Amino acid sequence: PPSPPEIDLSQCEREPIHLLGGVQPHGVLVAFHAASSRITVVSANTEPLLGASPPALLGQPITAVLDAESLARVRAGTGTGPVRVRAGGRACSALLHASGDASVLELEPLTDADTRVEEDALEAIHALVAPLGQVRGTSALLQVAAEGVRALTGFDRVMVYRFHADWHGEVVAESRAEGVDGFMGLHFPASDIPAQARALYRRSPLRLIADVHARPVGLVPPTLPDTGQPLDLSGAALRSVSEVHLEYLRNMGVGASFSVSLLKDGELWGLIACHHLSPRHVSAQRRQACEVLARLLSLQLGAEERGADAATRVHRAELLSRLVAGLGGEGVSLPSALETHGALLMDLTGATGVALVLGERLDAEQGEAPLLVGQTPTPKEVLALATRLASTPGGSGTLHTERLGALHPPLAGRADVAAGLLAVRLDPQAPRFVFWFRPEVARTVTWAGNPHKPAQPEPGHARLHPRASFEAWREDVRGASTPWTQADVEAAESFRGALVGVVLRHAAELARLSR
Ligand code: BLA
Repeated sequence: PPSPPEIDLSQCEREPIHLLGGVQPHGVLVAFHAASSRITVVSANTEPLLGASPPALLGQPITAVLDAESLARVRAGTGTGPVRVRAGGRACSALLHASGDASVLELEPLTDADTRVEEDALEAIHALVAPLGQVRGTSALLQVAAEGVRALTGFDRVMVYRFHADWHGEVVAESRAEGVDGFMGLHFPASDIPAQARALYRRSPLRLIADVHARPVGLVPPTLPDTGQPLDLSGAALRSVSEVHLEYLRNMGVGASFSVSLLKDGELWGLIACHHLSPRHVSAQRRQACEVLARLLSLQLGAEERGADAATRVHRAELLSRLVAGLGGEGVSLPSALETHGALLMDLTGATGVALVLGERLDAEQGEAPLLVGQTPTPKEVLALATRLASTPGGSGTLHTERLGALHPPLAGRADVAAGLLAVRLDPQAPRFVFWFRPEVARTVTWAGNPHKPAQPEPGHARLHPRASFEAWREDVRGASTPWTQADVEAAESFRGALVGVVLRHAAELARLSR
């Protein structure tokens, strides 16, 4: 087969998505100097909505667009939500935010249906939020949220997309219209939502892409005289989005997308990600209702996760006490105790294999065979690993890696059983270790490799095509396990604390027996 095209995913992270200099055509942007109130930048589409062309508006006072009373209401609403105004003789929702020394006004025409919803805004928020109080547990909460957002926005597929520690993501809840295919449980690479986009989404929680086929409308003037850059649209609801991302959505068969950030303790935790198969506009009022929901959900996520962490700790403490009882019993040999309790030992850290290296020496002839449970490298490979760690400076404590192949190249080819290693040293005087192993991620999750037709890279075209990048990314995660969490490491250390005596006593017995 032809070799895959060379793709550099870091290219994605370099696109300045806040400086693309365009807006989506479902609204109009008018920026004015905060101090003088003179209009400084407008989107090129002012004529149809406002009845005045960009040249006619630039330099005018902002009251040429919005009367003073409306402007005062919009100013009062800054940061809290959209305000209903009349502009160019039409009902619009208005949003205002600051960008540098400019105030940025965004106007979106309202339909009659939007207007009715706006009057019932409290009711809409109530309908969204009330069910949250009736369920317990993170996954039930997320499911209720997905259903509520679908009911309010009418999008065909509403997902909750959760980030993992390495920023790849997983669809953890989903509500969809009949006949729409689902993504529940699928994992997507981190590069699908590059770092600068995640940073922006942390600060700015709402994004509507009303029509993935719509051409962006430019700004007039395209760049600001003082910076030489386009107006910074980080906070703009109408911000046009990356062409690469639009192509990704088109490849997926999506016509409109809407996403709302979920934060936990101030960090991006996930997104409520909505797809519609055809173009779809959601009024600023409804978007705001979704933001309220997301904020409440974010608060609850923190509480739920602290509860879940506590439950994990309790569960692991219980595993540990069963292990102490199981391995510490008088007259039981360690190998036979491990046969009975090996699964507990793996569960303790979420590993799929464990090796206990207990001998005085590590050389293949004289050294004692390690005790193995589950999926592990061979005894010889385990001893070679112990030899390396025993000679690693600072190798006296706990060590963990998601990429054992980088730390210990002889195991680079064994990612099928040992991509991740969590190691604790039991004895500072002798090379005695417990190793917990995990296989590479690619084997443990379902990747959404190619949910839809891949975009073929065009010959001679440097731009990156989202799905063509998938294989490149998959090469990237090859050889890496899921990350070890703080709780995993703590569990390993508590094992050492609780069992070091027991294990060393066994080791002494084993040594006596083999003499
Ligand atoms: C943005 N990528 C996004 C967004 C999502 C995804 C949700 C936020 C914008 C939106 O709401 O549409 C990805 N969407 C997904 C995923 C699912 C989904 C994973 O529904 C799964 C169900 N994307 C790529 C590659 C690049 C890339 C290779 O796949 C880089 C070249 C870029 N994605 C990219 C960029 C943005 C983005 C630049 C920011 C768009 C913007 O806000 O301007």
